[in-house]
Amino acid sequence: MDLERALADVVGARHALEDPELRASYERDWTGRFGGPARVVVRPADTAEVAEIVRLCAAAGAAIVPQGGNTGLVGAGVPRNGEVLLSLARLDGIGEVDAALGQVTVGAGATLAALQAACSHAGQDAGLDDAARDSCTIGGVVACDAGGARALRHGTARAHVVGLEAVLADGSTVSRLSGLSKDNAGYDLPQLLVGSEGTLGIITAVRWRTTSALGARVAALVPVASTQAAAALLRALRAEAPSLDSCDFFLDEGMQLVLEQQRRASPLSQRAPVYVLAECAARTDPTDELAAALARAGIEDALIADDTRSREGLWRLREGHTEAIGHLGVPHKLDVGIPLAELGRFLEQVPRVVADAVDGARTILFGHLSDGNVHVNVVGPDPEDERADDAVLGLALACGGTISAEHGVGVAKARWLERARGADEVGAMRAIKRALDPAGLLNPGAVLPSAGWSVLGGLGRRP
Ligand code: 2HG
Ligand code: ZN
Repeated sequence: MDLERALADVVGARHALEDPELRASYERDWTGRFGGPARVVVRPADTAEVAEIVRLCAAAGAAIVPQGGNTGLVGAGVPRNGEVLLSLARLDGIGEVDAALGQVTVGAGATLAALQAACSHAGQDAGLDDAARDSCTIGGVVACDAGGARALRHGTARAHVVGLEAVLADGSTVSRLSGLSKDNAGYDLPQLLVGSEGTLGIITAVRWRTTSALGARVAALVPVASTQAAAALLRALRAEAPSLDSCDFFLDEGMQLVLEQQRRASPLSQRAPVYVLAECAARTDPTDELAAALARAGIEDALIADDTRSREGLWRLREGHTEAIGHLGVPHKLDVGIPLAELGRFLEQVPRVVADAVDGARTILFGHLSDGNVHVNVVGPDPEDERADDAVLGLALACGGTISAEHGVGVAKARWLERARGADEVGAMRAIKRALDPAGLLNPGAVLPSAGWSVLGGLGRRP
């Protein structure tokens, strides 16, 4: 029996998609930059079906790309070259939130928004948020160790993983969902899988750590004169406002683009080179604490939003960047992390190094100030032209930063991994990969570059 038939027998014909039209939405990523044909798209219902699919693929020597909500931005969740695309979307159950323990078991295919709603219903908070919340799924969030705006206070996805369940490359299942917060018997395989982007195992469920919900929130949009001033403001807020929950930034160019796309007027009376969006959360109203911290930082002009509607309105200015930029063309997304002390230099130099690398390229900058996490978006260069990517990643490393802060390495940055981590560390990573996936069937070409592949492989073509 051929593999496609055998897979359809496992998941049912309705969930084994061979028709190119039905496969299409699984085969291209959100940016439009990455993707290629899948051999077949399979949509298992549970962990047992995932394990059976992996066993069949392993026996046939067929590569597998796992996919969650397909909101990843580095090409890690889309097929490149005729792999089996394994969608986790149907594993979307959410167990009861244990508010006393602060934990919940979540299926890999549950969206972040669904987890947030379940937590909030139980007086808890998922502790993680990002703009793709309605589509991104917990399996993907954990597989790329997503961060988002609230990592400042609550850590990245890694900090929320008490345990997980995953199917390994030979079809065996590792299950650590008991929720014991102290359990150090043996190697911590769940944490090894966090951020492994589907290359070491397929995450099917996560035991997620929640936090107590803090009902009182206030946000401030602060126009400042420079990125140096923004960094100084962050320092002041961290020192003076213990309730600080997130602190993002964007520049005037992005602000104007978003305002135009969203057909709205700026809520501020004046334009500024840089805008800081800070939010505080506490049990009791943190408005006075935030206002006092801003005053001590010498800020005279800030827009305070103390109700949900106006707070969300401010966040739409920041979160609307991704979509607004998407309207300009296929973006090159370089999600980098820069030490705070170098942030000013990086932000000042990056548009110039991009323009020097590619004539006419346009650079839009925004991100999570609190983590030095800059989302460098470049529009103009062809999708397969990597000169701007190289210029940005090179500058990030020269500033002592990282090539990937929260989106992952994927196929987009795999060939930069050794420059970022060094040969010894990448050698150790390869040894782990060989031990867990000796035939290289799980997400080949993502994170660790396969010999002879470049980002063009991510576009479904051999270089
Ligand atoms: C965000 O912070 C996401 O909104 C997406 O990480 C960033 O579009 C991007 O570059
Ligand atoms: Zn982000």
